[in-house]
Amino acid sequence: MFVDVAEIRIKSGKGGNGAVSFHREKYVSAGGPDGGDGGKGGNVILRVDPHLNTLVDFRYRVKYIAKDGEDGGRNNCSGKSAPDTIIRVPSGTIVKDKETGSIIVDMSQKESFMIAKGGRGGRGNQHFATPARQVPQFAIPGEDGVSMDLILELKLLADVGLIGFPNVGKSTLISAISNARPKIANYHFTTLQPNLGVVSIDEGESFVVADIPGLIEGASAGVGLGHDFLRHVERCRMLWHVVDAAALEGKNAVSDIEVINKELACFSEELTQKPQILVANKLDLATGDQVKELEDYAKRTKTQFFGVSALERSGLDSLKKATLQKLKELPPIKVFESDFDDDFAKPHRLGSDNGFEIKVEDGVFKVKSELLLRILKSVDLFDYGALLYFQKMLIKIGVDAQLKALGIQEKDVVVIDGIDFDFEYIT
Ligand SMILES: Nc1nc2c(ncn2[C@@H]2O[C@H](COP(=O)(O)OP(=O)(O)OP(=O)(O)O)[C@@H](O)[C@H]2O)c(=O)[nH]1
Ligand SMILES: [Mg+2]
Repeated sequence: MFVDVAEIRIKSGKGGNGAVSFHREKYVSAGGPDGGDGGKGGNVILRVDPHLNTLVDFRYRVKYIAKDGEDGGRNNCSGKSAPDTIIRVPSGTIVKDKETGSIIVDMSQKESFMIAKGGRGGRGNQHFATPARQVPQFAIPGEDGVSMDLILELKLLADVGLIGFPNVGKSTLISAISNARPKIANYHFTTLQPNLGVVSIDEGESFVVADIPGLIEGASAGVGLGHDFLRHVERCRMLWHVVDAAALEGKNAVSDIEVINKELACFSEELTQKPQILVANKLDLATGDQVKELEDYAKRTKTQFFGVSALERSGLDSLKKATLQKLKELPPIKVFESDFDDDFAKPHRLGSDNGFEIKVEDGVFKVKSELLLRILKSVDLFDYGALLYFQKMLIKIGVDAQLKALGIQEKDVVVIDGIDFDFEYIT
């Protein structure tokens, strides 16, 4: 089954929590803190598998959830980090954020991509002992993982896209010039899924052609197989517009061309901008007048024109050579740009940035910060050492400075993620 769109849910693992523990040994009193660090949560990674050419696997599995890191233990034992979860995709898969529709990554030129980083493990209390704080009653919890709903969209990678009505001989053509062996038959919609073929010319020179199911009038409104398959020629550098020059089905080849071009425009304006070569097929059966009409049309519209017979394999060499020549002038296969910066996984990681927001409402200073929220979850505020550590973090990430800049006074109320504090100058 050919599937070219899929939706999946991913989640990277949470980091393990740091441990609070103290060394215990016979005859040793008041052993120091020995709480180990939590292990790292598992990453979720996309990897291109060259053997895949459809997204059908995602019909059967839609959730990809990496394991959490293990918590730290006593005796300075670190928790185990979780393994990565690998999602295999065909080359040419475009990954979008389902919520916004933004493109996260186009896997056409990548081997792998970290889509969600696992949370960092929290630090155990072994790290927080200082001469002044010998009994640290706190440790840092692991960072949360990232969860996301993704849309995967496969857009095949080919230099030339074949378009045209059903039964004009597109599949015959691709099988005559390339290694592709699609089904060929004398009825409409023989081709139900796109096929790629590599056309080799001289040594080392080749290009890739994509054969897609036939289009008909109204395809953009879903008639026939619809125009969804045009997605697969969207990246193509140019198009071969194939027509039945002999008009075996009693239609006029020139008006057929116009109908298909209209359908292209309905799909996307960009497709109409792609250079086309008009390939008049079934020349073995066409009359001189029929060929002349097409030639005149090509001249009028300044379209390159080649008459061929895919069945008899005639005229194919000049078509291949001209195509290769044209491709040399054209930009490379389109790669869709990401709407995000390079390290996508990172900025989305909860608490990974030290950003915060302060609002002043009725004299109360309200602070919002992922990082502080995480720290608050972990520290025992009744423990003096833990409280001092928390205050230090306020200074370190700049909350203290901004509160002062906003004019805070001693004893003013600061609310940090729902907990009230009286402000004190820390010296
Ligand atoms: N006489 C003649 N017949 C041809 C030629 N090319 C293809 N045909 C025949 O036309 C019919 C349709 O060919 P296909 O290659 O399946 O056409 P298609 O455009 O891929 O059709 P769909 O997959 O349905 O869109 C088959 O019976 C072919 O043998 C040609 O150059 N000359
Ligand atoms: Mg076909």
